[in-house]
Amino acid sequence: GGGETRVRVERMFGLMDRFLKSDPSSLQKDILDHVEYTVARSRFSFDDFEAYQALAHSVRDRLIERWHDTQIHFKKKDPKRIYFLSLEFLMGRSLSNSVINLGIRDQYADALKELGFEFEVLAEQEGDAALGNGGLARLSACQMDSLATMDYPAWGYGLRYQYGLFRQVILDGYQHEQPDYWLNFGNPWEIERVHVTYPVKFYGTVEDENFNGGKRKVWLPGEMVEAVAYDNPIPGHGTRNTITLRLWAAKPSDQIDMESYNTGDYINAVVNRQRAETISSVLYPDDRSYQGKELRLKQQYFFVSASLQDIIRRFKDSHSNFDDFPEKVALQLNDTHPSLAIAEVMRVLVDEEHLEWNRAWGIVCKIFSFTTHTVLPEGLEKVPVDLLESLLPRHLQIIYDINFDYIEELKKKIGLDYDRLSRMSIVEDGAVKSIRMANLAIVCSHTVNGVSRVHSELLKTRVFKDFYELWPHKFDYKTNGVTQRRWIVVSNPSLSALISKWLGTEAWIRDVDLLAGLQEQAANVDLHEEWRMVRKVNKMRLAEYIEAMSGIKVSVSAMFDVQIKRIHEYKRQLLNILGIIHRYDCIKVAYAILILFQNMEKSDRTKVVPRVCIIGGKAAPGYEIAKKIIKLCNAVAEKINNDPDVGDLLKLVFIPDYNVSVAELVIPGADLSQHISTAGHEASGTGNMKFLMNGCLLLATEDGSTVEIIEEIGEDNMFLFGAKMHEVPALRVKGPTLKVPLQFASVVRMVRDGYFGFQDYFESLCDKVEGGNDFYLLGYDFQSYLEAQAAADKAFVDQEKWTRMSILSTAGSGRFSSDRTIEEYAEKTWGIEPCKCPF
Ligand code: GP0
Repeated sequence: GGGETRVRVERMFGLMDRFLKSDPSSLQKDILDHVEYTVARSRFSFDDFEAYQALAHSVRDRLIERWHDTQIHFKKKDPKRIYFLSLEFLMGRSLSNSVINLGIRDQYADALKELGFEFEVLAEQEGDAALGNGGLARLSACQMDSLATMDYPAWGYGLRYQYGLFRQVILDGYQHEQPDYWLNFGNPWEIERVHVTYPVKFYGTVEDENFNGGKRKVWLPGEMVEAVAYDNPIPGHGTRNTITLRLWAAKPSDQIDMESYNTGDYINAVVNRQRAETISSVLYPDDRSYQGKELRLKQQYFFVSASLQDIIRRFKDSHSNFDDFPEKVALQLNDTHPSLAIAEVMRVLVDEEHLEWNRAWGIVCKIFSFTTHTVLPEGLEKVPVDLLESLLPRHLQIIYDINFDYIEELKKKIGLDYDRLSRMSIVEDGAVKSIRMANLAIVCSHTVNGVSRVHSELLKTRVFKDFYELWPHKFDYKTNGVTQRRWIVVSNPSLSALISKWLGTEAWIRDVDLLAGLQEQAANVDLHEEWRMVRKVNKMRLAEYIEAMSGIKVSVSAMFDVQIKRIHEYKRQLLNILGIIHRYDCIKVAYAILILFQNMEKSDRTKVVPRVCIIGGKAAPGYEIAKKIIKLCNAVAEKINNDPDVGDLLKLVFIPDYNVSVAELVIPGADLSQHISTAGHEASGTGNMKFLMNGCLLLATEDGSTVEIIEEIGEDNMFLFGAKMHEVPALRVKGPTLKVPLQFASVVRMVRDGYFGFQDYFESLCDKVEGGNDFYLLGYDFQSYLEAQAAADKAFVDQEKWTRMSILSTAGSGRFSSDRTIEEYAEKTWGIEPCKCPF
């Protein structure tokens, strides 16, 4: 059987002495060697962090072996490859994920124990790799895990920012941003490839040059920097395949600028050179809003240019005819951020490889697929023409040429409908002439994917309606998914063990549909008991964290109610806070009644279900309203948590610096989680899927992927509320005349009246939801929100019902694995097949 072959193969490796062994004493020796020779500490004296470093390096060695084998295998087989281009990857920590995927976590844990260390404690030493903002970036990370696990010949390409997403510090309840200089202590998970470098050019002019009796364009750049590759091996689970996430760092070019050196100003010349590094220095912290900054455009082109040089070099290693390019290469654009790649491929093929324009265009049309992640118009990138012209003059010409041909074609198809032609043009002739990157991506991609079914409907009927009518075949969707390896196995080991025990197999870790097997057991009392036990352990872990971080003691018998995600008006954290104020008010009233009627047997108070409300998330540094929401949350928390009338009935905690590793701790400990965006605004949502996998119940609007979750687990298994997507536009029109429930007016009044202090500061926030300005319909949805909350309270009291719902949530989460998403992309969009490394 499989077990036997594995034993035999392992023995073979042992005899060949080619692969590192994973028995306890080999692991111990490797760790100690790394303490001594890599970390350069004495093996008789090193602390937890140094132990983590040594441990990480020993894991890295094992990753490198597999990674080499995989790359050699890919090279030999030369399959069609998928190149996943993304400006953001939110990888979080790597240690636990790596050893679990390698299948040697327990061996490491045992080995460390004998050395006097605990694996968990060392894992906590690792900082997060936060090279991204939110959902979009974490999705890229989940998809890399699935690509590796499912043996696809895939590369991720991105930027190696020196500063990741800012750290959020809360001072007096306000958000402050601090730089995340994450490379400070070294990064054992990357391999610097000093010889994998490419020049990247900027600025300059385009000249005409005589060529073969005709003319051709030559770009004479004004600046050149060097891109250096840093490879991050991504191990699959239960396979030897280990793929590459290649991140580029900017370095000064080796090309020496004789001019400046000859002027004798040596020091200034060196300092100027060094400025090249700023290109990859910092991640833009704006989620879903486009600023039109030059540095950002430089980052985009820098990473696109380096990646394409690398991809084309790899193609040319074994092919000489570019017509074969589409058979070997699929390029995935993760949102519009990398869409300059389209113009860059045209430029390389036409200007450097000297293909005819039409032949190059034919190739370009076959290789790109584009996924869009938003419905918000402010999320759509528009690059000012002036900016593009100065930074990338040749690319602007190419985009104009593409647009010219395309508009000519379009006229033939739709006639001279100038409104429509101008809406569909890649070039926008507004006050600021600009390039619509989404239009460029749609025109030049063979497939445009949405991230959930309803998102795709919105794309077809609203955002990109004109394009859909022209090219219906281009539009498709792949509902997002998350990897159960990180979001159950790594972050919730006790639940993971419980699932394996009750399913009688660990196969669900690679084949998550097997989770459905839990459905049959959803009423089993023994499972219920164990399930509740696991949930309690996770809640205790979270309670400890909350106390350590904020000093607030919370009771684990209370319902843990969580909303963690980026702060946005459309995500309606404000609705949550106003609901909490309402709950607080009710408790106060009940308390007053209790005091008034001392002898009353049954006050409402005893019926209150105790809650711990947890909110976490970062606001973009320039997003004022989002920052006020954070401050309001902290101000309300201050009031509630210190009110002796309230006690354990209600606590509000704002968790600072929400990131991937905080999510790994919070999600398993949540009873209820909120996904309450105004219907029609959340393209997909992926947090909901992580909570679902962990048996947390959802309180949600029918938005994004939640609609598909409802189809999987049924509406009886969750708490739904709010206006439906199709009702929202009409409600907005009615805006000022909409009736708002009294409770809503009264909680907003409390904030306005300074009940939580900072009266002036909160005024503009209150104005956003009152007097006909309530764009996100907080007032309209308030009543049904409170009803859904009441339903959740009621269900929580019935622990048996709650546990059943919880089990059914996990059991129904299989569809929301990124394994499914990636398989759909591979088959339907990229046309690639697995390429499994032997052994
Ligand atoms: C979408 F447009 N998303 C954007 C963006 O700039 N950043 C970002 O994180 C998110 C969506 O809002 C989403 O609905 C979606 O699921 C995710 O991208 C991945 O597709 C949040 O979960």
